[in-house]
Amino acid sequence: MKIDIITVVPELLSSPFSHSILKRATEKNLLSINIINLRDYTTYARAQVDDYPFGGGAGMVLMPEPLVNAIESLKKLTEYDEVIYLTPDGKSFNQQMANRLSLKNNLLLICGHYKGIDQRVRDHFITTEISIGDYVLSGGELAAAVLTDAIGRLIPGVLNDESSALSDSFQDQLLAPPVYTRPEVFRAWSVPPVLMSGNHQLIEEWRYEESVKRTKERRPDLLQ
Ligand code: 6GU
Repeated sequence: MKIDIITVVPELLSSPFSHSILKRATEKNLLSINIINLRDYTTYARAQVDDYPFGGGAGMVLMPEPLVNAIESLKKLTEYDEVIYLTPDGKSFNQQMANRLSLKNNLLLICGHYKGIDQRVRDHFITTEISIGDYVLSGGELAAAVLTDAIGRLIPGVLNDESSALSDSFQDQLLAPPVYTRPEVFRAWSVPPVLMSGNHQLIEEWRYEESVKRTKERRPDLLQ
């Protein structure tokens, strides 16, 4: 899979994909992430990419021309399955969307900044608008990093058996059960004995019950 990300702050996206699971995904060539600097596509003086909103008001708006230059030149090289704009008024991102997007070949993510992007770009070039939650970030970059991580780790071959996505929270509308590791007794606190029993069926039953209990307590909305 290829994920291209258009941003005015490429520095914000230099580190999140260089570690751990996403690093392995790119090293194995299962995932390729390209950060595109919007300023490389402007024809305005001093690499200007934003301007004041028509009608007045606070903040700046990304101009359509640099964005459309970038989108159209990238589209000449790649056929995108989706052109995604990260915005707080988009559809709330969840595991189901991550699963669906992990099956695509090429995604183009567009990060807004300041007050967002000119509506005409949204109307004519964006296929999907996604938010990562009900709060406001100063730009779409951290949201793009969240999407890329959540999607990238689901690409077949990225996770090994030990880190299988099947046991993740949300994957079956249940939160994940508690986990323990060595030592078996730490400061007089013991690991639940069932986990030391060696009985895999009992362990699976216990994990399922704990998942249901945790979900009922913390996220009853998931059980509806
Ligand atoms: Cl995708 N962008 C911004 N700027 N803020 C957000 C968001 C996205 N999702 C939640 N808050």
